[in-house]
Amino acid sequence: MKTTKKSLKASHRQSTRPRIDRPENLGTPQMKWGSDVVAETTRRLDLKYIALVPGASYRGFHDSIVNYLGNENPQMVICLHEEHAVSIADGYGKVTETPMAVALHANVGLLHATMPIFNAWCDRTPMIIFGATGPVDAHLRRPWIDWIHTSKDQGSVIRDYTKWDDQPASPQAAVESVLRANQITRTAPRGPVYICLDAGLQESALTDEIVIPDASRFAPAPTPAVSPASIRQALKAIERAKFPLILAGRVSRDQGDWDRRVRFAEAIGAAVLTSSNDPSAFPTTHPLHLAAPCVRPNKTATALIEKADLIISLDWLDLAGVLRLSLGKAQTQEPAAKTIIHCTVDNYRTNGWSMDHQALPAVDIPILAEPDQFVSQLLDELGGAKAPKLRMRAEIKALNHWNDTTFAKFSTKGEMTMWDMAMTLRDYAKGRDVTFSRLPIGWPGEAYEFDGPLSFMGNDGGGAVGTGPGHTIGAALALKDSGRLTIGVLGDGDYLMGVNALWTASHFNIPVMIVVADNRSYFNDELHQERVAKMRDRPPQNRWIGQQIDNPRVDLVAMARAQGFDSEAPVTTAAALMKALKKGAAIVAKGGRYFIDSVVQPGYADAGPDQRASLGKK
Ligand SMILES: Cc1ncc(C[n+]2csc(CCOP(=O)(O)OP(=O)(O)O)c2C)c(N)n1
Ligand SMILES: [Mg+2]
Repeated sequence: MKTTKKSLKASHRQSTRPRIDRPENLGTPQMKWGSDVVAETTRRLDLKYIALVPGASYRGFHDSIVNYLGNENPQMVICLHEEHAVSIADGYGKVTETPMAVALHANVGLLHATMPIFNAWCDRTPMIIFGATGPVDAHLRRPWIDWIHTSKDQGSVIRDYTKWDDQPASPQAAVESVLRANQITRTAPRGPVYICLDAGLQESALTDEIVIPDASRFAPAPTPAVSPASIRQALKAIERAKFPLILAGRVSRDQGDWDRRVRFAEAIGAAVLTSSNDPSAFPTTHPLHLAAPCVRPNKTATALIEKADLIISLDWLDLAGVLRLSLGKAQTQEPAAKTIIHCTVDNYRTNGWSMDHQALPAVDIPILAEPDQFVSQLLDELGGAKAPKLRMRAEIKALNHWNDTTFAKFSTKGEMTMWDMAMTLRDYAKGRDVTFSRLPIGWPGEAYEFDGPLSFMGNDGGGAVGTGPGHTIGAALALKDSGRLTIGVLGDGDYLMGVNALWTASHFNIPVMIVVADNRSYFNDELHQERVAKMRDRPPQNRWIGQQIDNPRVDLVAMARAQGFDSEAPVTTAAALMKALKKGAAIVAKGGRYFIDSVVQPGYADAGPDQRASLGKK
C-alpha cells in the first residue's frame, strides 16, 4: 500500500481488535528441515508467544514458526529492541509463572538482551530464549556477515545468569535440548534458559525420520514436600512463640496460595510484613499486616522485627540484610536473639558470579521448599479449614495499624508531589481490579493497597532501569483477557530508556495504561550525589548536574502517541491525574492503550535516611 499522509494518520489510530499476523497459502506443512524439528518440539510445550527481533542467524527457525507452525503456539510478538523482547517475556512470566519464548539474533541480539536476561534471573522468571550462531561449519559461512555473527561458546555471554544453556549439534539433539530447557526453566527456583541454534543445523534438510515425543513425559516434577520432621520442628517453634512475625517474600501468584497464606497467619496469630520489591504477597489492609511494605525496614517494620521472638521467612529476599539493619548488628552473621525459620529453594540455584543470593542469614530451622508448599503443609497440620479463624494476640492488637494512622492528607491542587500522585493512584485503584505491573523508585509504601496476588507484580529484580515499559506490556499481554486493568507506573528515566517497547502493545492491541512520574530527572541519583557531596563537605546544590533530563524537555506524550497510544497534555495536579485515570481506563476497558505524563515535583515521598551510614560504610 502506498503511504500517504492520510494513511499514516490512520495507522497511528487505535485499533481494538486482537491481532494475529496470519500467514497465507501454507497448505499442509511437513517437517522437513532442522529448524522445523525445533519448532515442532516447541509447539508441544504450551508456549503461547515468542517475543523477538528478527535476524538472519535464525531465519530457518523464523521460517519454521511462520510457514510450518502457522505463527501459532508460539505466536510471534515483534519488538523494536531485544531488551524489550526479554522484558516483555519477564513481565509475562511474572504474572503467569510460566515461560514465554524469546528469539534473539546471533551474538549482537544476545548482547543487546543481556541486561534484561540478568534482570529475569534476579526475578526468578521462567523463560526459554532461542538464540543462533553460525553456521558452525565454517565451510558453509557466507563471507563477512556469517563470520562476524559466529561466536564460539555463545552461551558463555549469559551463562552466569541463566539456569542452563545448550547448543545442540543435530535435530535429534535439538529435541532433547528443547524438552530439557522447558523442564529446567519451569522448576523452582525458576529462571531463563538459552538454546543456541546453529544456522547450519536450522537450514539442513532432514535425512532421518525424527520422533517428537509426548512432551508430558518430560514435564517438571511437582514441587517437593517438606519433611514431617521439619514441619514438626516449625510447629513447635510456632507453639512456643509469643510474637511470631511472617516475612512474606517471593511467593506464588495463585489465589489458593494467597488464601492459605492468610488463613495460616490468622491461625497462628502472626504479624505480617511484605516487601515493596516483590509481587503482592498478603492483603496490605489485613489487621495482621502491620507496616507499610518496604525493601529496607521502615520504622514500624523495624519495631516489629525487634519485638518478634519468631521470624518465619517465606523466601524473604534479603533476610540477613533486613535483620542486620533492624537489629543494628555490626556484622551480618551476628545471630539475632530470636528463632528464625527460613523457607526457600534459592540454595538450589546460586553461583559464584552473581551476589543476588544476598547475605547469608543465621537460621534455626531451614526449610528447603517453595514457601506456599510449606504454608499448605503447616495449615493442614493446624487443622486446615477448621483452624481458628483469626487469632488476635493482645500484643498485636495493641499495635496501631499503619493504614489508619500514617496517612497525611494529600493535596489535589497545586503542582503534585510524589506523595500526592501515589495517593491519587491508590484512591483510583481502590475497589477496582487493577494490576500495577511496576511502581517507581520513591513510591511511598503507604500507597500500596493490595488485595490479591495480581495487585502488584513487583519491581525489577536486577535494579535495571529501562525494563519498566517491557514489563508492563508483558504483564498486560498475560492479563489481556482477565478483565483487569494493567497500569505501569514508571519513572521518566525508566520510560525513556525503554520507550519503544510501547509499539509492540499497539501492534498487538494489548490493552494497557502507562503513567509516568515525570520529575525530569534520574532523581534517585541526584540524592546519591547530594549525599556524597555532604559526606565530603562539598556543595550539595550541584546534585542535579549530570542527572536532570531537561533542556530540551522531552515530549513524553508525543513519544507515546507516535507509537499508537492515546494521550493528552501532561497533568500537573492530583485532580487532573484522577480525571485522566478515569478517561484512560475507559479507553483501556475497550481494548485501547493510554498514556499519562504525570508531572511531579522532584523529591520523594520518603527519601529515607542513608542506611549505609548506620553500617559505618562510606
Ligand atoms: C541500566 C541502569 N542504568 C542506570 C542505573 C542507575 N539508576 C538507578 S535509579 C536511576 C534513576 C531512574 O530515573 P527515573 O526512572 O526517572 O526514576 P527517579 O529516580 O527519577 O524517580 C538510575 C539512573 C540503573 N539502576 N540501571
Ligand atoms: Mg525521574
